[in-house]
Amino acid sequence: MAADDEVLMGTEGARLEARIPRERGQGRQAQMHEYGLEAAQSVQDRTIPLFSRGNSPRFAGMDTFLRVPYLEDMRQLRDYDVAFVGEPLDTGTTYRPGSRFGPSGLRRISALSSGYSLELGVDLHESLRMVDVGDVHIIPGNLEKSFDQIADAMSYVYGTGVFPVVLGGDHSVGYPNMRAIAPYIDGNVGIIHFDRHADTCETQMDERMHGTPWFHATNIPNAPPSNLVQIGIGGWASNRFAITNSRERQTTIMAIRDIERIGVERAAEMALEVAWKNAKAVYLSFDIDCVDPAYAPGTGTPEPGGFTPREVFTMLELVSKEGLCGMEVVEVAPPYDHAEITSLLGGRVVCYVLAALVKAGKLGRYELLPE
Ligand SMILES: [Mn+2]
Repeated sequence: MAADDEVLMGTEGARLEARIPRERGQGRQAQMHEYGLEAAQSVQDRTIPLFSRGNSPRFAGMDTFLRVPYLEDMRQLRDYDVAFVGEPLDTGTTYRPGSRFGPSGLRRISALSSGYSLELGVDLHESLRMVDVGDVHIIPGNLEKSFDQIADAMSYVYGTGVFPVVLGGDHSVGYPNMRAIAPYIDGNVGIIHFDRHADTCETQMDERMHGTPWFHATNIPNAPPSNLVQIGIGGWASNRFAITNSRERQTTIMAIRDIERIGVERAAEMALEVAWKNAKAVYLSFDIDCVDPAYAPGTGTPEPGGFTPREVFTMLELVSKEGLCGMEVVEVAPPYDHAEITSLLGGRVVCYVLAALVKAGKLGRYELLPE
């Protein structure tokens, strides 16, 4: 039995806690709230902002993609061509979680890029005014609240006229991203979807997990399944319910073996035909697991037999040349990565797409000095 005069450090520390001022922290909190904007309606704790500012949640990264400037005050988002937006949500994974670290993994190794490509003759920093707005404040225990946060955040970003590049996050973010963008499109919006999995289940385990985004996105009136092209599907992890839904909704499934047979050039042509048919805009969703696990091991649901990096780089260049309204790179899960190769690859996907858009005159400026 402890003597009365024996003071526990825990007791003393707790007593001391009441005497440590909160003034600066509260001031900082108020500022973070202003910079990060108001949370979605469904979030009850109104001190949580829409965009993560400060150190909550802890998995929100502080590096910026391609080392572009970080925009802390979201009210200042204008006059940029491109905004990198982190969506560190992995509550939607059904097997291996970890893609909540995707945005920080993608950003960190993206420092290993000058932004210049010899092959494409593009310097992204000359052609684009780019900014990193940090991460959407995800609510890790609740998918639907996270969707509301993402949809509101992306709606805000898209409403400023800036081209959004989403750094995921698991693939469940595809649905709230489309929910945000589709209302801005004056007509139908097509979806070019790279993946080994169809992701058209209605639910998984009673929730809208990462195998469900295209079921819900194609319920959006101006995002019809007839404009959804799914590229690279196959292997042994396909959910039969997803295939049933894809068939019934008549999405276009291009199996990885189709691409092997017809070649990446023809495959890209077909993808453009489907996505742009009577559509006003096209969104690009790139699941890193479409690339073979030999090159992209850092992902939650790897499937052997996927694309090589060179194949996807060529395809991305081709499918981006008609223009895009936004893009996402999802399912990069650094905890399973080796030597950051998956994160590196994911970042390069972004670079190729941006360069292709620039070169096609669809984004920023592509001006060459006289010889
Ligand atoms: Mn996938």
